[in-house]
Amino acid sequence: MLCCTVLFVVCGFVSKVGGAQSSSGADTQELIPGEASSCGCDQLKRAAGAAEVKEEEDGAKRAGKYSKHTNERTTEAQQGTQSQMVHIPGGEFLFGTDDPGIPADGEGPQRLVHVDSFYMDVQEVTNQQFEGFVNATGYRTEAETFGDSFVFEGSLSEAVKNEITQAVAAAPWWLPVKGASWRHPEGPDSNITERMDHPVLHVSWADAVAFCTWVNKRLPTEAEWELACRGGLKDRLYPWGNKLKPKEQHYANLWQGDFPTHNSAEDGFIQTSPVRSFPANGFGLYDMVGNVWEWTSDWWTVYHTTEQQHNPKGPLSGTDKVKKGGSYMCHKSYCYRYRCAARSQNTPDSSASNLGFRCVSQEQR
Ligand SMILES: *[C@@H]1O[C@H](CO)[C@@H](O)[C@H](O)[C@H]1NC(C)=O
Ligand SMILES: *[C@@H]1O[C@H](CO)[C@@H](O)[C@H](O)[C@H]1NC(C)=O
Ligand SMILES: [Ca+2]
Ligand SMILES: [Ca+2]
Repeated sequence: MLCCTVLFVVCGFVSKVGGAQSSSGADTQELIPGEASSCGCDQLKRAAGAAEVKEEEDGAKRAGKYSKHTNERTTEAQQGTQSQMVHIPGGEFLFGTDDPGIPADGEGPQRLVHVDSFYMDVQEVTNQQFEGFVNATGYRTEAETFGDSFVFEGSLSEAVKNEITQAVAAAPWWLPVKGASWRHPEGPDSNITERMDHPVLHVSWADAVAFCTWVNKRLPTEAEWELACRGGLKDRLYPWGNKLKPKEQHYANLWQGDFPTHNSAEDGFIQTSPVRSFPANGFGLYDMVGNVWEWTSDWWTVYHTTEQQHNPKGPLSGTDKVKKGGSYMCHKSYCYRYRCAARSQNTPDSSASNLGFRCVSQEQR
């Protein structure tokens, strides 16, 4: 049986799909070759209810609770929880693009912004690292509290699928699975034992903030993330250049075949891959595009000022947070979002089987 949370969630989708248009235009169900609009990525919203202000407060409260300052005794556990970091040289860079792959996502206009230097985790936060955090703090993720999370239909067992009767109208390959969480990515019968070096999944924005705060870091702004993605290259599509497969090699964990029915896994992975399975970019960062989407700290908007900005942080408020980089589920026909300028959004309390994060800091950690 489905719990009420799931039904509530589904209602949220239905009303959204039938009513207000998403600002990203991602409600469109038809495929527009070359201008793919939807991987259903932004459909994964829990029903509105909690006021934004409350979310901010909760986020701050959680962040305080798990800050290094209030967890002096956890220093040892943190050591094994830290990713290696690399220096990202700041300066001016071209943020966004004037040749948007998905114009409705607000990829443009291209604007010159200044971002200060910072340090970034070379990899997505892994299950191993997240487990260290949970072991040390007893942290409970939002998906565990809500009792469900979104899982890609293609990775579910028949037994789990048979128990689910409702899906997301605009993105039927997403199923709300009772008991799905970071420890049980495809539901209660699944586990992460063989995937400790894969990115952690089913983490909400607040979960990501709590982890980063605990290791004395923070989430990147969208501008920081994109500057880092570009790896020192100017105005290129991907972290490594303009060619998706230089010398016929795969540079990211994406989807090959036909979405959502056939995944040929030509890149070696049907679902997530161990972090660092593909080449690093010019800054030494792995999986900036593909593998899992990554939360940023910015609220979502598709309108951007072209006035010169220093360390832009996005709008002061909003309903959705920006995520970057695309995932192992992205195929050009549905979700041409594995580009540095590409972007998508989710409500902060969303979690799914293709969404994770990495942290940054001003100083080396
Ligand atoms: C977390 O705790 C469990 C149980 O004590 C242990 O088996 C596991 O290795 C710990 N994980 C990490 C990353 O420390
Ligand atoms: C984890 O899942 C694998 C199958 O993927 C299974 O063989 C194993 O017994 C499970 N481990 C636990 C502790 O449930
Ligand atoms: Ca793949
Ligand atoms: Ca990624």
